[in-house]
Amino acid sequence: MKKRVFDGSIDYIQVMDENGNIDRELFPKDVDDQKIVQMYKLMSMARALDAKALSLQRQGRAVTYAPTLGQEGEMVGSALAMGKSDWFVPNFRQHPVFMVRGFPLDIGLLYWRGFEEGVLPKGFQATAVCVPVATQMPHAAGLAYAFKYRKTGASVVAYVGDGGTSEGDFYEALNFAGVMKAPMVAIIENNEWAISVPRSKQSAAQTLAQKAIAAGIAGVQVDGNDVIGVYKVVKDALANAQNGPTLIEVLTYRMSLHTTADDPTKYRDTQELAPWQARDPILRVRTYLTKNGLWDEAKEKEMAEGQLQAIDEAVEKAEQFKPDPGSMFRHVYSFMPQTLKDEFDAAVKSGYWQQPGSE
Ligand SMILES: Cc1ncc(C[n+]2csc(CCOP(=O)(O)OP(=O)(O)O)c2C)c(N)n1
Ligand SMILES: [Mg+2]
Repeated sequence: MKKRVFDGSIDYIQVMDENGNIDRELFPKDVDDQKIVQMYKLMSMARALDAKALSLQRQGRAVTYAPTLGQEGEMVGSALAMGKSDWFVPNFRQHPVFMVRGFPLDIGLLYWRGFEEGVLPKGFQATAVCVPVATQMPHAAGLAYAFKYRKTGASVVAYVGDGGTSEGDFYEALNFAGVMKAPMVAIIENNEWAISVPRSKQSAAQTLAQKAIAAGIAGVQVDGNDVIGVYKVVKDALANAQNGPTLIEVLTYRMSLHTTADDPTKYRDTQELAPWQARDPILRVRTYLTKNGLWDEAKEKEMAEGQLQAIDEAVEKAEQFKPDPGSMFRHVYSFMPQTLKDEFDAAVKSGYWQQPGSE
């Protein structure tokens, strides 16, 4: 006997195309022109902040930085889709998500300046920036399950790169979330590269979204440079999260460097950029807004000036910050063990640094 025991498929969603045209059937009901203007402003702010952070690092005013150029659509769209009680679990590239969720810009800059104080303020509903690839995913699944266990009604949005989907942690998290029906929405930011490893070398699977099928959860692919499309799929997945997880693959492109320690000209053809420039997430929304009489040069100028001023103020605040070297002792454990306390006391005694407020 032979019978088909399983069939699977993956849908691709795009709501606004490269030319600013909209698919009315898929268009989310809670999005109006005002919301599209908000999306545009947030994506523009993310891009302005990105350019500033990169230049600060190049001037030696930041230690390192992971650029987001080209990925603003998926980050702003997914962040706006989250509800008040939801949490997100980042890797190391979600600065626009932090910004949209209200993380203070100057504290974000402190992180990239290398200070312990650039961590999450109390009450901010996210886990810490996670550099080890995909290790955030089991945390996300566990957090989501804890929310379900405690009947909080909250969900978790977790971010992972295309490279991260090759890690065991990614599969373990998806498997756990599937079995436990944890309210987790996992977003794969498929930006075509994992440092110098292209998507084609990452997996033989035709889509990364289909990895959901093996975990027995919902999976969907979306144009990651379509802010409204991403907003829609994340919102839909969150609306269903109490019934179980969803895996979303956003198709986007890392237009800049992996980090400021990277030089992509060493491993990728610069000609790759042109088609992605045409698919720019900000450009298409501006085309839509201009076509519909919602945006013009004067509004653009006013917005850009306001954003640059806010960024300059945040930079000034971050650069005036006086670090407390004692924080490198205090943040290692939840309490300070005796051995560390001895070192701390010795350092204070040596006069190596001044206690804050002692100047
Ligand atoms: C476990 C682990 N292995 C290797 C690295 C070095 N590393 C940092 S980022 C990265 C690539 C990540 O690519 P991807 O998941 O596609 O995310 P992207 O950087 O493209 O956003 C690697 C290999 C690491 N940080 N952690
Ligand atoms: Mg990648």
